[in-house]
Amino acid sequence: MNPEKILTQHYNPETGDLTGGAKVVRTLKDVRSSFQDQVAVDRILEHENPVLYEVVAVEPGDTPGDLHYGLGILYPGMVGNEYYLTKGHYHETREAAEVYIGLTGEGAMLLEDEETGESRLESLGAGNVVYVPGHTAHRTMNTGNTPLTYFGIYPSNAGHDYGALAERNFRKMLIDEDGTPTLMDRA
Ligand code: PAN
Ligand code: ZN
Repeated sequence: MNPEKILTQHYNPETGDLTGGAKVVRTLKDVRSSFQDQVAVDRILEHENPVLYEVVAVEPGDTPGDLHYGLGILYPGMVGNEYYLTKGHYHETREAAEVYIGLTGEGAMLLEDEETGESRLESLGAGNVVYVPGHTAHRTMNTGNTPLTYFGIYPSNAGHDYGALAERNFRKMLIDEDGTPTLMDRA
């Protein structure tokens, strides 16, 4: 064990702050192509470019067996009738799994199996732990009125592959139907 290595970090589940990593901020412009309703996107961007989420990732080591982890904060909001969401990705190393631990708020994860194309919706909020198997695209949505914060913990060699989904998006989308989160086919 390297005595120089910092093993303990500090996080604030209310603000999404986490020591020991760099923060990535994603605005609506960064994620705009993920939303179905492009008219609604343009309407919002006419007067503001809201921050949708932030992630701080800590990468303590890169040798086989090491883990990386990140704290995400996904703000509440809608674009048309679709909840604020993360871009979503596969892991570059397809077999790399991930554990998500919900800390605050209410939300869900959309999982899509790369081979079968099958979708699953899992609750992610305070009190939920979601296991994301390998070979599975994953995206997070905030279905509540407060920030959704969560940890994701994954193998150090997982990597992020955004390319495939940037082109064809997920097959399903989560919309608000009369106050109820409802999974629909994406057009
Ligand atoms: C998470 C995600 C985080 C942001 O830490 O990176 O939720 O989502 P996008 O990376 O899709 O923008 C994770 O799954 N890491 O592997
Ligand atoms: Zn991931």
